[in-house]
Amino acid sequence: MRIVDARVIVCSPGRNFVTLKLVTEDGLYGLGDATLNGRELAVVSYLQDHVVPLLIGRDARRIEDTWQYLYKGAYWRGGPVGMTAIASVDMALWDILGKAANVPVYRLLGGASREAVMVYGHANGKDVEETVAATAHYLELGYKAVRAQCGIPGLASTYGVGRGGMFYEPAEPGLPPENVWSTEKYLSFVPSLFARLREEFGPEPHLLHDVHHRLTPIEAARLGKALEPCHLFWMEDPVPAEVQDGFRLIRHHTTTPIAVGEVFSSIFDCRHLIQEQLIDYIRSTVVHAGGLTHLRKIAHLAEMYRVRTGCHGATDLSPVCMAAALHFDLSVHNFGIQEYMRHTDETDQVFPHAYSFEDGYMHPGDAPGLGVDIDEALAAQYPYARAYLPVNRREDGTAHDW
Ligand code: GCO
Ligand code: MG
Repeated sequence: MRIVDARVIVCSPGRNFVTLKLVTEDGLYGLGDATLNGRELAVVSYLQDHVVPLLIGRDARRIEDTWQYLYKGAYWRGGPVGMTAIASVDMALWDILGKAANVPVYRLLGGASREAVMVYGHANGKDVEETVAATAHYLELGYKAVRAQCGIPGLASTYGVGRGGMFYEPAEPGLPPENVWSTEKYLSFVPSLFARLREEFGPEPHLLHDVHHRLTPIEAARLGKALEPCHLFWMEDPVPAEVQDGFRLIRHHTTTPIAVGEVFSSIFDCRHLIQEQLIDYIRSTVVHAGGLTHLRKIAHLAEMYRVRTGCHGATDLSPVCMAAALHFDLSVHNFGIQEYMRHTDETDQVFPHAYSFEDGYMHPGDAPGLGVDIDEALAAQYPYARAYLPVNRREDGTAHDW
């Protein structure tokens, strides 16, 4: 089953997506997501200039060997650009294998470990009242878990607070917008938001919060401690992911569960955090952490330490990645939760898919392969538009983590 064609498709149905399409001599094709938000064309070049020539003529069934060939063969290992490119090849090969066997990919991964996958939605608002209303809306839609983000009094813009309620999208066309940040204002406000949400919605719904890499370890420890009475499902990215020893300090001070990993690209980024049990959830996802083949190795390592998965699932991960993540989530034993930010209608039309949401849970569907397609003619109507994530500065102008 030789690969005879490999093409990179770039489109922007509301936001930019990069998709790899591999075609075999039998006429089967597979899709892989290769989107790296704000740096999309670097992955396009990596694939087109350096990976596609290596794929033509290879046996599409040799998934592990192709992964090792691309990873070891590059000599320069890891990193978001290279690992996203490898991930897209890996996803496309699993898609092809599923189609060839006429089974959904989760069956090839060991079968379903659960009936469906619990997801969390994004409630955001410019103030507490709006965030309460957004949370209520998600709970009415059936969500069992909701991530709450809120504008901070005294700050003009805050991470996670978008323009439209259901479709938060951080990347903006043009040059990067600048946000202003104050740790003091944030820390004195956030505990009151969650106290209010618990008062309003009681103990049952899972509540999550994303700190988005903005605190120092001791500040994160203070926040975790202050949030303990509100028993969060998790506190995400309390400090920048590379401050790995800082997680030990946070751990010493608080029982609030910690999630990290959306920016990790390999098992070597999270090995220490997992083996030292410094985190509770590993958030690496299929597209940025080397595909299903590599993410499964991360999950298996995590399983030994009772660390569960919580894949990144923002809108910059295309429906192809979303589908792959759902097959992974359904099959892997130590699944925790899946992030689910709904894509816009334009995106869903370009990427018709078999996965579905019902009452707070998602299922990848039983279509052969990943169960997602791309309408190339429609995709061509949405050309690439350069867009950047915001950058962040403290009130005195110092560059800060976004
Ligand atoms: C999340 C993330 C996103 C990222 C975005 C970057 O938890 O969903 O933090 O909001 O910022 O995916 O491309
Ligand atoms: Mg996040």
